[in-house]
Amino acid sequence: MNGHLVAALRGAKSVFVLTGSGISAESGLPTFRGVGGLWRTHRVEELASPEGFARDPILVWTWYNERKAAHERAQPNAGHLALGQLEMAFDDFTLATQNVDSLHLRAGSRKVLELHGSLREARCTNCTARRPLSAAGLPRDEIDHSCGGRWRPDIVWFGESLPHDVWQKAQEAAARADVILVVGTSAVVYPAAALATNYNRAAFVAEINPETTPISNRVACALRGPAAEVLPQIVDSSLRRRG
Ligand code: BJW
Repeated sequence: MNGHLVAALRGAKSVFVLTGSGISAESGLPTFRGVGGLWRTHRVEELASPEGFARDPILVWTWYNERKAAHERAQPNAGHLALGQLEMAFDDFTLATQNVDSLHLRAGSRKVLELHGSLREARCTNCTARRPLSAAGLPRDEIDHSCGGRWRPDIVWFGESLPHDVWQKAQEAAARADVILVVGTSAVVYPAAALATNYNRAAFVAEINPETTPISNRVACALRGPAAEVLPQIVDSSLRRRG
């Protein structure tokens, strides 16, 4: 374990964590861009953009329904659970996730900001109506809403803004943190990736990822391993030494 990271966590008052799809890899959910990633079999713009949804809503819902079913089958892994444990040790702790799989909440984390939405609900493209999604997602014959709009996943697609209040809180938490953990993200999707290194020059930033990313040369420490192995080690070492 990296002694500098453990020391930084031991002395920290404020901790910020940014997660991406890699943290759920060991729960059996594919990442987006890696080996076996979701974008290998589907074109991004067909599935994760308002234009793609307008063109073929059934294709988009088929993809999200498959993913929703996979989320329901998946269990939080040791990485999710370790972050839930870390949260309890700090008064000021924020976990911003790009994931829509709800696994952090199911692992017991409560101070969670979902930057890209979630697959728990659908919302109307035309009015403010919302509806919960069952484990099977949205039936294909229910895509049209009575107001004339369509039900869409409550997800942030390319070209869409992140929810304003969520984004504001995430920026503020990143800016005041003493330690920032960046876990399982390729750090290529903005503005989320900016939270890792752009809002705080003083924090101790650690990346947990088996691969290098565009931010790797800007972090204080890179732990190259799977999150489900590395995070429990970090949490055990730092909480033990905090007493
Ligand atoms: C492991 C592991 C293990 C494997 N343990 N790790 C500034 C610069 C450039 C572009 C832009 C910019 N600002 C905005 C843009 C445009 C765009 C963008 O970023 N494009 C880039 C891709 C070029 N951004 C947007 O459009 C955003 N909106 C926005 O900026 O609004 C303002 C605006 C409005 C109008 C015009 C312009 C701007 C919205 C972005 C929404 C992203 N949505 C998606 C899909 C929807 C959600 C869903 O369906 O789930 O979100 S894209 C997809 O990527 C998904 C993810 O949340 C996101 C991030 O991916 P993530 O999680 O990092 O996954 P991977 O696969 O990329 O990486 C996995 C990593 O895990 C790898 O590194 C592995 O090594 C690692 N790993 N196993 C630990 N066991």
